[in-house]
Amino acid sequence: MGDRSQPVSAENLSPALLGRLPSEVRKPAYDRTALRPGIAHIGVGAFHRCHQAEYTDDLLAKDFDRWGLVGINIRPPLLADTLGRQDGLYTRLIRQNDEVEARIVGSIMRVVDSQDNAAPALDVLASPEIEMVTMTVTEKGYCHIPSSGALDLDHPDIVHDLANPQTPRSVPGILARALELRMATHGRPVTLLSCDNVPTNGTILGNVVRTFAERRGGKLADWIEANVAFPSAMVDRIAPAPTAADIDTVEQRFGYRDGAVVVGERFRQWVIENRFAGRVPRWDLVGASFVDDVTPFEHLKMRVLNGAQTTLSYLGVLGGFEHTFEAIADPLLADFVRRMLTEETLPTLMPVPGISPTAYVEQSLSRLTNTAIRHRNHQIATDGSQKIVQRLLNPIRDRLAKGGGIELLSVPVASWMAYLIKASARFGRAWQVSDPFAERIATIADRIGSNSKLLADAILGIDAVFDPSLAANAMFRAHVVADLDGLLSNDPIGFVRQVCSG
Ligand code: CS2
Repeated sequence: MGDRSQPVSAENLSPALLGRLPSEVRKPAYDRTALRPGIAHIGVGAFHRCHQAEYTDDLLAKDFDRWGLVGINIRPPLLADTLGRQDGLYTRLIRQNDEVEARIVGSIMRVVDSQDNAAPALDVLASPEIEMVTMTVTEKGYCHIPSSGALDLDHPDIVHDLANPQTPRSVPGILARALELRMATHGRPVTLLSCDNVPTNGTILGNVVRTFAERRGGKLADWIEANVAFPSAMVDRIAPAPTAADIDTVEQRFGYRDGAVVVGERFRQWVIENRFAGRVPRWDLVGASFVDDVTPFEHLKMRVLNGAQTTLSYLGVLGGFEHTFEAIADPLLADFVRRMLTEETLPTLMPVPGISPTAYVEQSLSRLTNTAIRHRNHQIATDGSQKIVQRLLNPIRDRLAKGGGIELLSVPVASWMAYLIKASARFGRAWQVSDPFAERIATIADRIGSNSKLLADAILGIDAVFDPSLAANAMFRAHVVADLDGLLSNDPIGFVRQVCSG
């Protein structure tokens, strides 16, 4: 530790460097040269490296088996230049305010770039030794309609893939093609495990792949029924997109360079539905839970933790805060989120074995105060149209069904609208947004101007996001209109203060 401030040389992370790293950096506790591929993962971003790959690293250390990971990217960034150069090795930093803990994860044995051409991905996914395919492809990767969960047959990538099934671009198209190749060659069963924050993620993945296969015709749909499992899973760990500052932290503190470093909080959780095809990595030996029904865990996590993040992200941007930890440091926003979760979200949850919901709310809010996790509000705000159903609209629907009030939960829904409206030309484009519905909402805003009622009416009419029966609910509409009006004013935070005091 003595030479921390003066790194001897900023050598890049590599297998050869492992033996020379400072002792405080934890290293893989198994023989990496004995790894054999058993798991393929699609979407090797920060979350995967902080979550499934770390659990697998734990498993390999505890009970070594043929569960090496092959990491595939079908979207940018390229993996070859970062993880590829480092033989799959990377540093996972845990940061909790001032504490920094470093660990090298060794479970990724190979990376495959398949961004412009699905063939390299298909080679891996169809190979007989792969028995588990996990994925973090973001909410929109499933090409489903958020409000219904059905495959979006008008999605340009789905239209393309149905016309060109051997050269697919979409996740459903690539998986269906891989399964077809498996059926035609060795016929071995496989589990496809979604690790995205999509509600009933296994069911939706199963829907989109099956629908795609049915459209293709032939025997594929029947083969899938008999040989493929789509368990649902709840995944949790806050792991924002890494920055150049994280690379510098590794260099300054530990004396080497790592272009693939990831930073996460200490908390992690993985609850997986116990429904598999073929052999399964025993992640349950290292902290994951295999359960019969993931739904209560999924509702708890998406409605509380993710619901809080989404709320803080939109109100945070409107209030001028850059990161989650800054938004929640504002007593007004913290109070608003706590009240929303406690008064309106908690009553919609099912009992969760072993977890006290109120303690979970406090734990979640406290996780968000971690100043070392620099999670940008704009990052969380991205693709809100794909997130608000499970985080906000489903609890609102449940609340309305029980005759409960929704005056707090409606605020983040309106704040998602305000976030997109304020990014339109009409409002001078104060920030860049990324959401599949951004253009549609910008067009609405440009056409309608600033009449909140007309704006809300038009946006609530987007039935891919708002289920028509929810959009028709008078109480919901009235709240969204009033909230949007307040949030589009010059003082959105003043409006939140008013909601809190009312
Ligand atoms: C975040 C999630 O960007 C987002 O949508 O809300 O990535 C969140 O940090 C994770 O779900 C935490 O497990």
